[in-house]
Amino acid sequence: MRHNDLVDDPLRIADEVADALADGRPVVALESTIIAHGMPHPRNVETAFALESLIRSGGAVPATVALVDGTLRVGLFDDDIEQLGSTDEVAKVSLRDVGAVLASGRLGATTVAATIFAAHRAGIRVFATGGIGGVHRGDDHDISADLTALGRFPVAVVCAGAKAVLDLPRTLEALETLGVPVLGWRTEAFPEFWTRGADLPVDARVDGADHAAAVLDTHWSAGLTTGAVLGVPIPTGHEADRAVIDAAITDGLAAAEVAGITGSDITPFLLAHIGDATGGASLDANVALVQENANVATEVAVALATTR
Ligand code: PSU
Ligand code: MN
Repeated sequence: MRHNDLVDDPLRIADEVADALADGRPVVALESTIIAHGMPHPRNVETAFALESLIRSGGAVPATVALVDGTLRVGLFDDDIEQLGSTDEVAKVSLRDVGAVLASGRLGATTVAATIFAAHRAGIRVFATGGIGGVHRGDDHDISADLTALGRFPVAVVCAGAKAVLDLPRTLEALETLGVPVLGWRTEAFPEFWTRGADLPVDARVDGADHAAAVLDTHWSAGLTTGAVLGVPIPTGHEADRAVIDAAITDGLAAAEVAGITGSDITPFLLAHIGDATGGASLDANVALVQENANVATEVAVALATTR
């Protein structure tokens, strides 16, 4: 610990990622909270490696983000991923936590918010995850900093919408207020994570990677500095049963209340509860959707790299 020293810039970009960025080749960022807090071991680690290899097969370089030994790492070693997925003591790092966790030297998993920030600092424009955080249900004003980060940094987040445990209409209203475009990948409906969605509209539909890249490139070329959400529906066939998921969510929210779970512990608690309540079906769906998102993010990153 170096409390009194001036600290150097803690950003550390892996060589492979830095080389790709310097050459203008496509890079896709990945978060690590989904590994450390979003899925149980060993599915989490298997999924993290699977995402990296899907991105490579699509012709881009993966850059998983985490806080390791006091540095903000963009691009991890396999050992780091193993550790993030198998250690209990990993901090969940959102924007507000970056400084304290870096200063402590603890291992930290980045949320969507902190990953957007790190991707932007590294010069990465495309990031794949499961689902963003948003406005929670109820009136306790729990609003994920994922929305704040989307409003502040020019990174496209490819995701299956927002987790259905949230208040999705309010989440979309908040994104509108922040000036964050919500695009639908070959759909007009905002995806609802474990299901494809049908009830809520996106702002614009895009019909492929070139179309998505054109919209994003134009948004940023026009001078807008906000991020974007590219909502990709879970592949048909992997969709969870809507009624089963809805019942598990209702039950999970009640269980969280009884157990007094609040703040940043809510999302991991709900995901674990819904996984148990659905006999693992929600986890299978989660793995399928995040893989689809990595594939789409790779296509979009490749298309963006060729428009430049
Ligand atoms: N998507 C998933 N699994 C997850 C998350 C998203 O498929 O575990 C995580 C993301 O890291 C997201 C976080 O940023 O949940 C939101 O947490 P909160 O609501 O506390 O901001
Ligand atoms: Mn919160």
